[in-house]
Amino acid sequence: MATDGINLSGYDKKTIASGAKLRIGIVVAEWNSDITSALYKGAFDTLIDLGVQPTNIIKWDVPGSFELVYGAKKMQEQMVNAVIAIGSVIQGETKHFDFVCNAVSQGIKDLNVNRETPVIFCVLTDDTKQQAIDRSGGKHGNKGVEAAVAAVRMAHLRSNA
Ligand code: DLZ
Repeated sequence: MATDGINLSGYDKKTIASGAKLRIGIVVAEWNSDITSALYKGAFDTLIDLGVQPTNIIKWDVPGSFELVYGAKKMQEQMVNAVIAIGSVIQGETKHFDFVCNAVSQGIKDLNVNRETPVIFCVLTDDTKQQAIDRSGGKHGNKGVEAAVAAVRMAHLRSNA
């Protein structure tokens, strides 16, 4: 998935149904909080731009990306139309990176397969901090923006399907 020089976060508001009646849950990991707070801001601002009421955006914090699965599962039970899971995992010297990335991606996939409320994967899995900066409001855009667009689209797909 080569993204060199590409800002992936543009969207055409005209093509996205309004979020005015939606309630969206956002679960945010505290690890690498400079990155996850920038992702959260991108998601929040985009939800507002798409018509979601600020009071209908529910934010919970969890310690790290590993805890996003449990946080997202409990958030699914809060009468929300979609959930966004936000994290940033950065490669270190050990295999911890692989275990956390596998657990959170498989866990969120399982929530999508087994339960009704869609969960959007907004977890950066980068080799370096710079790569994370580039994707949380830097030269490659902000994955939080893309996650918010995905959440609104999936919430509508859920209610129309
Ligand atoms: C322990 C750990 C490490 C080493 N790295 C990260 C990371 O880069 N990003 C992240 O979100 N969390 C990390 N964690 C914490 C784990 O996700 C988890 O919070 C702990 O293992 C406790 O279950």
